[in-house]
Amino acid sequence: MWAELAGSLEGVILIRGRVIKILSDRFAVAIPSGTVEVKSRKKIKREVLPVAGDSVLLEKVAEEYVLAAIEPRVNRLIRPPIANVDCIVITVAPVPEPDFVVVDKMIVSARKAGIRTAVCVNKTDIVPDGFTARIFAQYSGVADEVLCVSASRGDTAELQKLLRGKFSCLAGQSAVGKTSLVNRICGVNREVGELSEKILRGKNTTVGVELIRTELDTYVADTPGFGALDLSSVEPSDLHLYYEEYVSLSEKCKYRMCTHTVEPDCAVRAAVQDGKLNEERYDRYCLIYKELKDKNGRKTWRTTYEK
Ligand SMILES: Nc1nc2c(ncn2[C@@H]2O[C@H](COP(=O)(O)OP(=O)(O)O)[C@@H](O)[C@H]2O)c(=O)[nH]1
Ligand SMILES: [Mg+2]
Ligand SMILES: [Zn+2]
Repeated sequence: MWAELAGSLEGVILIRGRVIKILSDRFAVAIPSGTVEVKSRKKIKREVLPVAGDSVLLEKVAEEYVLAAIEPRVNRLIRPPIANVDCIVITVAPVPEPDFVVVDKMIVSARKAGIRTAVCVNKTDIVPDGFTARIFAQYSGVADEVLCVSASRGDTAELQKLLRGKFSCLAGQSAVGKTSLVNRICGVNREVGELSEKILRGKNTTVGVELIRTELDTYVADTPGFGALDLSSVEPSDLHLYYEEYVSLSEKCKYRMCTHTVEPDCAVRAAVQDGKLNEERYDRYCLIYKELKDKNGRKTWRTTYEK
């Protein structure tokens, strides 16, 4: 909970807030009574730059607020630069056709950062038969939540319930309807449009990350940058650790260090063959594993070459 008065130190009033936007020389910070634009103490900027999502302490000196401290971060993402994310809402839609490799990679990077995930099917007003079932078959029991909404119809109650009391990022491919959902839920009016239209106009409609506060402690961010996920810090042999449904089975694999790709007597592969684990997701696991391995190989080669 956000206490208005975080403390009082030698007569200086401290107020806790959340950085919602980085401006050129200031920070927009949400406090219980509204939003203030503040400068940061030089010392802070030298040590660590505040990012959107940071929980900060503001000092109130003669009606002026100054950012005096950044509280320890629960998590910190580089691209997009944000901190303290509670939930990543991976949005998919029947159009554009989902790239499930991207969805899986998002789940891996969220798990790695210790962030909850939700897979949110938007545009349920135009879903073809079987689409939603396919998403549920792949992601229920994998993502923390799977839910269905329609920004066009205003059918967003389930998502609103999920967002309550958290800082959530709406991620996903371009044109799945992230901005439309944010507009609906947050009562704002950000620019919506097809990717092709945006490219034609040569315009990138979203600059930087901005948190939108919908209730006292509920924040939502539209985060288009999530499309270009880089898993290069994940060792191929660790990939399976971010597939919780595999972790529980792996003790039954013959080899302790089983990667579940080629090894004999693999409990994960057996479960896929028996239809107990989703095959499409498993095939993509192998693909991502191979991609990580190839990338690592190239890195080693390059290092050797440069010596
Ligand atoms: N049929 C339908 N279209 C939607 C829905 N939500 C968004 N759209 C359309 O999808 C397109 C892309 O939406 P936008 O919010 O800009 O997607 P973003 O790139 O993910 O932010 C726009 O033409 C929207 O009108 C929905 O629930 N149903
Ligand atoms: Mg958008
Ligand atoms: Zn195995």
